[in-house]
Amino acid sequence: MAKASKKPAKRAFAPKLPDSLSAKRNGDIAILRLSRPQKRNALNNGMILGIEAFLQALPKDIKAVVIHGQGKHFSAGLDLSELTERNTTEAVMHSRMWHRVFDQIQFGRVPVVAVMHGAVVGGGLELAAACHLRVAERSAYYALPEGSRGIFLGGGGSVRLPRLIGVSRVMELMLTGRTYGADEGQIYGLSHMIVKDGEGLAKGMELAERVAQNAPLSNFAIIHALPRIAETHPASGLFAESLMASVASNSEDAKTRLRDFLEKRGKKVTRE
Ligand code: 1HE
Repeated sequence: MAKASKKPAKRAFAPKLPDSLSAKRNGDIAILRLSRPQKRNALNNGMILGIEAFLQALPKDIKAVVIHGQGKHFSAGLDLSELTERNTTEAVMHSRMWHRVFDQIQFGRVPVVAVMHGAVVGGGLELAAACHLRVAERSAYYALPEGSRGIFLGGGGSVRLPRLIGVSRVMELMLTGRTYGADEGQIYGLSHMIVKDGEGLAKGMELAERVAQNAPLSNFAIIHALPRIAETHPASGLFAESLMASVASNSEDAKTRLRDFLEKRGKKVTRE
């Protein structure tokens, strides 16, 4: 008789999502797809709240997330058809809702990889900016057309985008309505790498799988501590870094991994 596996069965993963989103898991990786191609994955309230529901339903054994878009575009940004009805207070609360959800991406439990293709525009770029790694397909192009629509960033873009590409570049995109293609986006820092059209999801999965092999506590420190330490006064930052370093290196995981390396079982750092 076959021995019963001691490994716990992977928990089912079926968050309650609107039709405009779909989620699945592949091993340790959860994949969220923006599935509203008929509206170019324009982000309406249901989708933003659906992203939150997806994140909150992530099983504990998921180690990384990949977000990508169905159809020809990653996302056309905020669903402009929902914008007209809000008064000033409602508009503030709407923006704060986006902040709450995108904060859960940036400061959640696991690293998130965005796979960008076609239009990565307005709120779509804000969504990608909240992710930790960004893969661009050749077709990707970036724009912040808020100025031409008479609105402003509202999904955290004025905080996150200047940290990626600088205030001056964000200002250029917003004032002129210029688009950056994949190459410019890569040079300025919007993407970490460019791949051929159609290869983004595979590359995103490959990165997520690599990320998933890191020690969970190290990943947690990288996504939570690093951006905060980087913003702090250097003296406080160095002190915070030493505390984080101490917590991480005293974990059982670190001890095992360090022993593995010293006893020639760990992987070497090699250049691919
Ligand atoms: C939309 C949206 C949208 C498309 N809200 N419905 N974002 C923008 O200003 C970008 C606006 N969209 C576009 O410039 C183009 O749609 C695309 C370049 C992205 C794609 O072009 P294309 O030719 O493939 O598609 P399309 O024919 O323009 O659009 C197809 C449908 O999607 C059409 O609806 P239909 O019912 O007539 O078929 C469009 O109206 C619809 N659609 N984009 C609503 N964004 C938190 S603050 C963030 C602020 C922002 O994000 S501002 C940027 C808004």
